[in-house]
Amino acid sequence: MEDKKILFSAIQPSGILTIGNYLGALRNFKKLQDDYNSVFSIADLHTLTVKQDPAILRKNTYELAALYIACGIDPEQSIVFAQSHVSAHAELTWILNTVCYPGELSRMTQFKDKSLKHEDNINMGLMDYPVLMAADILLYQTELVPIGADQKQHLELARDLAIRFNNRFGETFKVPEGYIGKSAARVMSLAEPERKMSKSDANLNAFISMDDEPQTIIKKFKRAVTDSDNKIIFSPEKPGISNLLSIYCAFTDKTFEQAEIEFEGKGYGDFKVAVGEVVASVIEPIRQEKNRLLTDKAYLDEVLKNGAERAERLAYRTLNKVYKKVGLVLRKR
Ligand code: ATP
Ligand code: LTN
Repeated sequence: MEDKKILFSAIQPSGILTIGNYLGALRNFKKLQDDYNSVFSIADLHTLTVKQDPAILRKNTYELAALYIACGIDPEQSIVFAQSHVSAHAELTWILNTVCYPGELSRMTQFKDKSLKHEDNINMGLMDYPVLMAADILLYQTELVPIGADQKQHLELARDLAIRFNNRFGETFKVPEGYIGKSAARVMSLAEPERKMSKSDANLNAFISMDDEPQTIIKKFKRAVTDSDNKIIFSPEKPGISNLLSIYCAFTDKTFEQAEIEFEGKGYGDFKVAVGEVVASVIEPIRQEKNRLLTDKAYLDEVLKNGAERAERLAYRTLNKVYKKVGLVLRKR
């Protein structure tokens, strides 16, 4: 690999992604990949913290591999791999668990939210989720981690654990920085604009999935919840319209001022159709390319195999260093 800084990120294959995942994460992966040695993981182990149907999980893993590539990630240049294929992730999690305190995990917002949502399955993995995420990041001596705003707290923990380990055992890990995009880092639900758009929302009209066809996208935007006056301006008092404006601006690279001027005097109806059309024009070619890639499983398997081999070399370099520092006898090869 060239002498560039390392970027690491991951997404869970826990369903069909939404435009929230696209704007908050995927789109930035493509933008950043040339400036870094980039490592993109499919966080399949993370998904097991909530109940999964095994067959669907396998399908979603291929879906996400294909989506990464369809969104412009070049698997020759960047590393694309499945987290479970590189066992160093689980191994480093164990070591980091020994320097992490339960209180740090039980106060995590995502843990609290997901515990409420999955009351019947509050398992140790759900609580330990951020430690596995820290292991993902720290294994690669990562300097930059592109994430949506909701993952900021988890990144802070990864930094804290790196600093704590380094203080206790000597310099071992790089301390990573987060990268949260300026626009649309938190895309809100189309049905309840006070809540984050989420792929696991039971209301299908609340999100735009990367699998939605153009007519569906436009239909969903037409139904999006807005407020009563008919002005298209960005304002905290107008969460619905503000959300649509930020989606529109993120997809067109326009500023809020430009969009406000463009739609001055126009009604919500026209604006919603315009947002739908812009989003569909970006999503549709990605959807088609993803579906084309999915017909070639052998190619996707090859990408994941090659990615795991490259990732493993980097990961074990760090893991061996860690094992040595904590006093484990290294296995002779
Ligand atoms: P779920 O809704 O099933 O809990 P999720 O949609 O949050 O999952 P993840 O796989 O946890 O999906 O997230 C992948 C990436 O997408 C993360 O970087 C996350 O911050 C980002 N992301 C998720 N939802 C949004 C959103 N509404 N707006 C912006 N970024 C988002
Ligand atoms: N928890 C992340 C997915 C994730 C991740 C990571 C992101 C797993 N490991 C490492 C960045 C770096 C989420 O987006 N929900």
